[in-house]
Amino acid sequence: MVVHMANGVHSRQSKLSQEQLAELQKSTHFDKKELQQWYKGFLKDCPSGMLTKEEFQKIYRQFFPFGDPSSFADYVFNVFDSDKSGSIDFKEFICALSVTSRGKMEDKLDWAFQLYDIDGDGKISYDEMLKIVEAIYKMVWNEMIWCRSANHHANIKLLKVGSMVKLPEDEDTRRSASGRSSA
Ligand SMILES: [Ca+2]
Repeated sequence: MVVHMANGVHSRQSKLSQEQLAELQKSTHFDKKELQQWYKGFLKDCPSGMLTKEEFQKIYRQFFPFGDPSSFADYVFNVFDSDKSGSIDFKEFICALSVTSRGKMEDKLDWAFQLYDIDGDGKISYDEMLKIVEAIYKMVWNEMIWCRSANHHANIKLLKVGSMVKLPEDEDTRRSASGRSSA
């Protein structure tokens, strides 16, 4: 049971240690109980403790069974994999989740910017924008057709695409937006 905290959580331990919890609590918006729950879920889907690109695509395919989410999943994977090691460990996973679900508006925008800035040069080119839009289109198009014919929920499905797919519901945006508008 080896734990490499310097580079994140790499072990197969069934629970996070107090030390790991304290570190993750500092770098995320989750409390200890939530962190343990997410860790348990992460290990269930990913017993090795390291999520590969293929596994990540598989998760997306569960949510978009009628489309082809592989390209979009790859782009999202690259943002999650912040140390560019080719796999996502629990720390990378939970940090990305924290930003996209509970982060400040600025942090969410930074995160989204990284998604579009595929080559990481600090700018979003026309080609990069096109690649992401194409990837989203490939992922949802059949899904939309299916939804429209099945239950007229196409618009709802479309709205969900913007929220990075099945991450937990955005908890903070509405609050911060209303705070801002009243200022
Ligand atoms: Ca990594």
